[in-house]
Amino acid sequence: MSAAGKRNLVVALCGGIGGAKLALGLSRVVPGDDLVLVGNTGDDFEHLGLMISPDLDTIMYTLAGLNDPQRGWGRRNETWTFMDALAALGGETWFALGDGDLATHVERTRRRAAGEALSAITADFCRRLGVAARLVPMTDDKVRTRLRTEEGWLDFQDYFVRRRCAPPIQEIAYDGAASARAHPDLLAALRDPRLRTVVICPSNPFLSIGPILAVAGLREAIAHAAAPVVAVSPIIGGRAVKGPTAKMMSELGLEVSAVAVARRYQDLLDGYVLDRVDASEAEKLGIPVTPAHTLMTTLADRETLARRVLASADALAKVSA
Ligand code: FO1
Repeated sequence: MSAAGKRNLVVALCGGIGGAKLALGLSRVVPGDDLVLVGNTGDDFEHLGLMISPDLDTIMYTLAGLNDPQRGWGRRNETWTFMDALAALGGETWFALGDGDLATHVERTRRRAAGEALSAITADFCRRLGVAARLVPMTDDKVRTRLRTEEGWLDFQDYFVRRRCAPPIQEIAYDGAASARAHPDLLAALRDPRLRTVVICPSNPFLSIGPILAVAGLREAIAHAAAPVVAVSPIIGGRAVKGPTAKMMSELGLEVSAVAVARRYQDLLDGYVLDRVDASEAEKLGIPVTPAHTLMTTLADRETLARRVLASADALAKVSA
């Protein structure tokens, strides 16, 4: 086997719905634990006494085939007896916890209270639910995304769910990130001679990828990885597929474009995959660009995009070899 043939390991940074879609595509073309998914934990919070990790759960449910494709979060075929009972008691109902999903939070909270690390619990949940890829939180330390708005600083889920991203944002902070320790399995994967590529999924650059890259040393470890780093644009034709990415970009005074997203990762990128409708913008970037169909509607779309991303990384690796 050639040296290039042994490069099987793929590290993918993801969070939220767009990230989970490409993660699923990658899981269908990268075997088992050769796929390392770096999950954002900046959205994590404590609610009703429970420890909730929305992005980890979205990825886990998606890869386990348990996700609700309409809502984009939580489990499919969910029931809401707990929420109805909570509402009847006058409890807090702005953050919806389905009955099946509730089990994940209750069990995670119990194990965290018993001293287990979030990463160990996540790995065990994934194994039990039949997820072969390795889903690793960016850190086991506490990082919390907060947003400064006209109303002052808001905790992430207050902004995202309770206020439905309505207040215009002025600044974003990732509390705890600068002193958080990147998970050692991620640092090891980034140094592994089998590393084929690092993929930055089409997730929100501020809310999903931003917190990951803010963890102390992680951005530098990615920049120094001996394999191509390729990002996929979450913006298609000046619009976000889902979620507040476009709204946030304009509030922060950025152009809403695939190119503007790439510039946020400029120090890291060897290549960029953007939608065919944005191909004409590509030359502005000065790095190799791969036009693709990036709107992942079907499972086949997810798999095709995953193959295209890996092929673009392999082509970059050949050029630099
Ligand atoms: N998003 C909502 O818009 N409303 C909800 O009530 C809600 C509940 C929820 C429960 C568990 C979970 O894992 C995710 C949940 N989300 C909900 C999604 C989540 O808050 C965000 O999509 C992510 O944090 C952003 O990536």
